[in-house]
Amino acid sequence: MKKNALQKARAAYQPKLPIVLTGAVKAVEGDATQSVADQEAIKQLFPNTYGLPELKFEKNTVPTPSKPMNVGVILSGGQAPGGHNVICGLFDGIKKVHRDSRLYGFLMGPGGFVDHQYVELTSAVIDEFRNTGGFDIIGSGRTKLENKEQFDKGLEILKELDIKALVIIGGDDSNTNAAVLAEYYKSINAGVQVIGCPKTIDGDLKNDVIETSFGFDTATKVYSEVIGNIQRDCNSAKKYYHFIKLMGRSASHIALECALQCQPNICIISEEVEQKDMTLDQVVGYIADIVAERAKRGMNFGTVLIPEGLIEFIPAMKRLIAELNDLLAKNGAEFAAVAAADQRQYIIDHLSADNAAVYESLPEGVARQLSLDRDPHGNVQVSLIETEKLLSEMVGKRLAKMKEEGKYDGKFAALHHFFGYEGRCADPSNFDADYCYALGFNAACLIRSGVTGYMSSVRNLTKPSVQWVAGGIPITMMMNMERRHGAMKPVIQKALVLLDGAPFLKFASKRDDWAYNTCYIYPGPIQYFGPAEVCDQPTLTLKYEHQGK
Ligand code: FBP
Repeated sequence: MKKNALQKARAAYQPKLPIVLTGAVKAVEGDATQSVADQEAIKQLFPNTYGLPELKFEKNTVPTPSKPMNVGVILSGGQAPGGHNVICGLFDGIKKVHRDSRLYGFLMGPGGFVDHQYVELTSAVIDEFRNTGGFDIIGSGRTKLENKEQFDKGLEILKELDIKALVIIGGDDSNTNAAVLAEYYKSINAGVQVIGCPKTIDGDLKNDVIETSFGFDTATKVYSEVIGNIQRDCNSAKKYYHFIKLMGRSASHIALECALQCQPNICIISEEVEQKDMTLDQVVGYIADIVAERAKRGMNFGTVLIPEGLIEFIPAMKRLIAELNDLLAKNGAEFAAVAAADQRQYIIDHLSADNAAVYESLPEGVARQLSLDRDPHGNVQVSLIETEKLLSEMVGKRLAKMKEEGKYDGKFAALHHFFGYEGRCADPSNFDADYCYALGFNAACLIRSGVTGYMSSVRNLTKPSVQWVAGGIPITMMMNMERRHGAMKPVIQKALVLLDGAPFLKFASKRDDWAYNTCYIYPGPIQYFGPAEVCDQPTLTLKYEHQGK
């Protein structure tokens, strides 16, 4: 692969490992653990892997005998910066244990494991991918690894390649599946350990013991750079409102972090909208009032951040979507036969009065999206809804009405952006490069200590990386029971934005000032080389969460 000067310099970057992982380690057991909720139910479902102790690695003065280990690795779900470094750290970790250790990568996600598609990751391959973004070293996929047939099929290839441990790099669902797989292999004495690694730009795989998922740091820095650039343009031309939708399927962590970084005029937090039981109209009113007040102060420009998952957090929209899903599942054929021009009315006539009123209030384009774009399970593909356009269109209408009533006298011209894929494969920041390498290297230590059903855990992340604490957390500890597809299932709890958490409180204490004045910050691009205060800073979310701890 041909590399430019930055890529060459970046390839040579040596991630900083926690000091504890730089020599021989021993695993020190903490107290036995229990799941965050529904202890009895989870215990019954995981008789072999429930209640295990937390592990912390400490330096070992006595070197332990070592033999080669064959390990398999899977990248699961959406891309996140740093995935390659997890694999590089894992590779270096198992090679450090024994130079004849081998690493196999399953291709295109869990599907490659089930279908026996794999590649051996040699040092020649690994060295091409050090400190790079993307998941292209082996590809990723969204096949769910959840049934016995898949587990048994996968076991065949593990046996064929003499693989004794499997590392699954994924989000909450993939790590839930890793725990189920670990339990199953343990129950049949398959002799295969399963270790998880916390990945997702969405930042919603975190809890008391996993401080952050990897990729969140880099992705939010990339988005913050471009939001900052837009804000500077906005403040120069002073004639547009920029409506910027930010990725994050469900939780609003990305939007919140970008707001803390950039200080936009408005940022909507889905979790707050839900908690306050706000209607779409109220969200529109909130934005329109700020636009009107800024106009009074002579500012007909601004920036509005919108989290991707907003629509599903608006209770009235949630109810509408649920009824639409049912209606179109039941009357799909009849609906398809209705002439396109009459479909809107058909839906209005078949919905309950409340939902019909909400549907009628939506702009045509969005209403059409809600009735047409469905996933293979028959559900609305919410991420395809152009919420940024929906909101700006509705705000425009509201302002026109306010103008008629003499409550607004300004100009409103909106531009739209969606930032998501731009950040998922960026070269990892130093934080993510170090964190991911440590997660992978630490996974090798967990394998060596013989455990299964654990997630690689690296903590103390607001401190310099050499002071990070490494160990393992039983995945069952993060679980509770939730209703999925009509049945109660054990799952890792998704972390939504906490409205009493320090990052949100900080934002809430500043947002009026940011709304009515112009306090933009222009964070600039990620820096890889230079002083630590420029290059090695964690997210503000992590900093605020750690303050006072
Ligand atoms: P993961 O949860 O698998 O990490 O993916 C997160 C995400 O990037 C979301 O932010 C986004 O909504 C979704 O993936 C997009 O999915 P796809 O890659 O299938 O388009």
